[in-house]
Amino acid sequence: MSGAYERARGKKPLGDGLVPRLAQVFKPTQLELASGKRVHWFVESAPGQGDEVQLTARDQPAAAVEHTFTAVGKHTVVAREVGADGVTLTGAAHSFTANAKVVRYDLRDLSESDRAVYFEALHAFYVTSQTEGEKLYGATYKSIFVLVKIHIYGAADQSCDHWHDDAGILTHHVGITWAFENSLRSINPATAAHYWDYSREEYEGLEWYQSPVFNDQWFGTNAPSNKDHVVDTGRFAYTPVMADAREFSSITNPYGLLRTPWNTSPVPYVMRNNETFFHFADDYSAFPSCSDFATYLGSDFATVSEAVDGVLHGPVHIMIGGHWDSAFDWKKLGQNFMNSETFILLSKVIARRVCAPPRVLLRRHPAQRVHAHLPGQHHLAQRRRSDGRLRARHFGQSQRVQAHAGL
Ligand SMILES: [Cu+2]
Repeated sequence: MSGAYERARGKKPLGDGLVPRLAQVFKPTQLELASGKRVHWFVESAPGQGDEVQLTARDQPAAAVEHTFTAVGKHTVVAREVGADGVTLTGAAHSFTANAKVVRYDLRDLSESDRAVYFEALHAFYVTSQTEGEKLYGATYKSIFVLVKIHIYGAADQSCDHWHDDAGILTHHVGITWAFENSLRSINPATAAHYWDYSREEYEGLEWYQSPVFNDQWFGTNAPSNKDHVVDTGRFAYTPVMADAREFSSITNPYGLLRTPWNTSPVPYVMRNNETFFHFADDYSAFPSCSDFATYLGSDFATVSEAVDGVLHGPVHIMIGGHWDSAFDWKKLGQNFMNSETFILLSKVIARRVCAPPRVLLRRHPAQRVHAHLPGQHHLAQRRRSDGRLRARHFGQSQRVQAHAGL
């Protein structure tokens, strides 16, 4: 069994053979016998169906046929030998199981057309609401806002971050990626949650900023030039962040945007920057590499979890998410009293334990200052305005926190 991608790689099997006879759904798979015999081919119409749909014409046995599996699961395939007339079945049969699965590739390994299908579905996912999406694509559809809310509930829970900084990272992110993939496939079943293997830039001798992912037709620039660093060019220009989200989500940022509370930007679009506290790429010179990953092969689960939480993916967030509008270089300051690994989590620690951002801010435009109060010491008084919105009235002895994080 082989698909076009495997044949292009010298028939190296999908998944390096870990799943025997793996076929990619919604892509033609070539079926052939090692003996090269011309046979009649039969497949189950759907997993567990027990029927046999004949793929070859009655009098045209074939050494190879193409079949496209359209359902995930195990399909029985039968090749029946024929007599000299090409019609009469001799009774000799070869049967095997094809494992049809959704297959993810590095974006660079996709054909132009498969990459276009992926990005078109991804863009639709980013701009289609839950209500509209269910109408268009069915009940499996989950909008980006629904998935972002799930992620925020896990990550920004007041007690702790259940999704990051510990063993929860693997299970939660595998789960939400699967929900995301099902949503994408409700838009177009021929696509998948394809990925960016960011260790390949260094392996291929590219500077990190030369990665093709920053192409406008892919994910776009890592440094939008406008002052708010809103992604304003390419396919994802002005991708919205949900505004007025307080009814939709019990956790929002102080401006009611569907962001973590410690991301205090009022700008309702996806933003990105390659500077963190004035440092280009936070002083990293490359994304985590193959050798970084190899360091952890064979380590215990606790060590792997910590690495996956931190050094193996964190730099990518920081390098192209960025952190700006800071009054001063916190990083320089931080280096004096703590190591940089701890410093990375500082905004989350501050927001939970020291200096929570206010629940409500009224300003609709990029803030010069964000005031925060100290839990337990200062109370954020609120009163209702005539339009019914809660209004922050008093910030106590507020701290000045001037930072917008793209994270
Ligand atoms: Cu996450």
